[in-house]
Amino acid sequence: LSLESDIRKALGQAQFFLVYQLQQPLSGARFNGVEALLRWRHPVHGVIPPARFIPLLEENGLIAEVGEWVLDEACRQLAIWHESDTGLVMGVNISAQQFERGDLAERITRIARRHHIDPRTLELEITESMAMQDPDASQRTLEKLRAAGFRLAIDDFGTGHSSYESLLRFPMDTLKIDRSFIEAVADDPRNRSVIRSMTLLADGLGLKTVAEGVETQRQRDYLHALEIDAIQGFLIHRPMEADACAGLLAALSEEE
Ligand code: G
Ligand code: G
Ligand code: MN
Ligand code: NA
Repeated sequence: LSLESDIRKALGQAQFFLVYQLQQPLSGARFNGVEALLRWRHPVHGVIPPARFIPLLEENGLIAEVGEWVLDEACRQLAIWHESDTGLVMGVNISAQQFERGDLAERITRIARRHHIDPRTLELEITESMAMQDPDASQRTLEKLRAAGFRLAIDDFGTGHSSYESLLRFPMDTLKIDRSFIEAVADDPRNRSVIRSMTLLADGLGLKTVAEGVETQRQRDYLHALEIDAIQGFLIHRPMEADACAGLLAALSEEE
């Protein structure tokens, strides 16, 4: 089977699915963020993580179609969760090719409307390197998305090469600090200085900070001291399917 026909089948036979990971606020506020992450349950190879197939989808130009499916499915699920939790915000990863198309704002608006989703409850995650490929075009796209009411996050923040410029140019709501900075936070004071400078910068610019890939309580304690707004990672829970995630959300909210 060629990849292309595998992927057409995957779309037709519901082999793609989303898992979800909650963001835990460190300020004592309630849980209100969740990121959708794509998985492929391949009939022969089992569950394939996105790092293995997204690059192939990009090469074959098939990512646009799969990306539309992701947005549609994330909105469908969010509409269900909004029945009991109207403030929940869903983060969705946008691929480079999806982002490069000029009509992204129109497409997402159409999908959100179809599911009666308030755009303010959808946060589109874009990496800095994607946005800096063609900064002028990116700025136009991001401003359109912002005007349509969507929230915007810079994903994998700190791994690109032009953080200050992108922060000034692009209308953003959230900085998602890359896992590589979080890994060493408990052991390396230099690392903490860098994260502290990120949170100060974010504060000054009115952005929310989310630390990705938090795995230990020690990391959490340091991130709390560094005034990160929210954390995401295996310490809270592994990404999981919608039903399990909904149960966890209810249990965690009751604990508070
Ligand atoms: O879920 P996991 O940690 O394995 O994700 C690996 C990479 O794949 C991350 O960079 C993540 O942003 C990306 N990714 C996960 N889901 C999606 C998706 O729906 N669309 C795109 N474009 N990337 C995704
Ligand atoms: O690039 P992006 O931030 O979208 O990627 C998120 C990826 O990180 C997902 O594939 C998710 O499965 C993974 N992830 C989430 N939490 C953790 C964690 O605590 N540790 C590690 N190593 N990976 C994580
Ligand atoms: Mn992400
Ligand atoms: Na990331």
